[in-house]
Amino acid sequence: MLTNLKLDDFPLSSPGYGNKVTVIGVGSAGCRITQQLSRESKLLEHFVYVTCDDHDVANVSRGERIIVDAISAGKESPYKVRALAAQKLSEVKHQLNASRVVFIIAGLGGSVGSGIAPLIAAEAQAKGAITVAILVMPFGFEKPKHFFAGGALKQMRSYCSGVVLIDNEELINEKLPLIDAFSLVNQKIALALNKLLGSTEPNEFSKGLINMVDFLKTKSYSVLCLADIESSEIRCREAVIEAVKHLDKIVVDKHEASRSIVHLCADKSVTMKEVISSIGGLSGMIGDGTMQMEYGLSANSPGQTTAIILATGFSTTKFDDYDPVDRILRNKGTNMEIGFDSSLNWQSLLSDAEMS
Ligand SMILES: Nc1nc2c(ncn2[C@@H]2O[C@H](COP(=O)(O)OP(=O)(O)OP(=O)(O)O)[C@@H](O)[C@H]2O)c(=O)[nH]1
Ligand SMILES: [Mg+2]
Repeated sequence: MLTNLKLDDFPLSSPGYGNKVTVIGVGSAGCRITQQLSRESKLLEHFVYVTCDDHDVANVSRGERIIVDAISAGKESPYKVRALAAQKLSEVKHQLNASRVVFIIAGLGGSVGSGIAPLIAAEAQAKGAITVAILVMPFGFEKPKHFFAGGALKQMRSYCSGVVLIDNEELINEKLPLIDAFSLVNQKIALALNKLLGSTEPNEFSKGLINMVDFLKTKSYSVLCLADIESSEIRCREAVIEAVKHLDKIVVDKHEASRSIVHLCADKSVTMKEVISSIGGLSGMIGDGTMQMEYGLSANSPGQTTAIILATGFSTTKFDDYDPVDRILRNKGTNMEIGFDSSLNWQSLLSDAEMS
């Protein structure tokens, strides 16, 4: 009966952010995560997908697709793909019109995400949008991808107002077939972003978009970690401890954390005491005792407790070492920015890289 209907029954009729907030997925991983986010979010409305491979966007039902043609030229390196993407720049700029906040989601290390994400970030920055990168970093074993990932990460840091790092290694279930494992990781990432960006479900509250963007506007790294525990009992504290273990493996010094947002998803019987003990415990595990902490809660998850932690303030992460040349330059006290400095002695650097 019509009188029983609530606004929540019509997700697309509730007010969202329109074109003010643009989410751009780049490359295979970026498109898949963005697509998952578009399925989950009722507030985000403007989704754009940029890639070279049609199959990355074959199942996209909501949003704009921009395909960079690499069929003849190939896509063996990010530099090559970036040059090809120049032809599509006007389409990208058009999609960025009117955007106040731009989220760029990409997996780094392949040729598409590493090649095109920095290009889009530079455009979004030039248009004056607050640009936030959400970057999935390659696995430790994907050694050949580390160099490109490290270089692209450095570029993203220079163009973006904030960079959120996600370590596939910490989220993936190694026992599942890879396709299912990626799909599960993408669901976790989309869930985490959706919960942090704004609540629309009954029985939940969160810090929301403005707080999250404000939180991320920092020159230091932000890191997103998540842990879930399947159990009929509510286990917020354990979920937080598990999520911090992931953080521990990504950041070099977890005491650098200056701010954090914790979002808990649990059964609706979760008590204030449970929330206080798990969130209070966090300040003993990360930060230097002065860390600012905020929290959100979704009480809609029977049988599972999830802790999502977004922490910021880190000067270094394990991914800084992914770019070996940069590492050597750091050790030599040289600061190499995005361009290549012709005065550097590359041969000596490369021999150092081989030895390290
Ligand atoms: N979380 C997640 N990570 C993925 C997925 N697919 C690939 N990755 C990881 O993301 C990194 C970049 O991979 P892709 O996104 O496939 O690369 P690409 O940008 O499309 O570039 P090409 O490989 O040249 O097509 C790799 O290190 C993968 O480990 C995915 O669906 N989800
Ligand atoms: Mg790809």
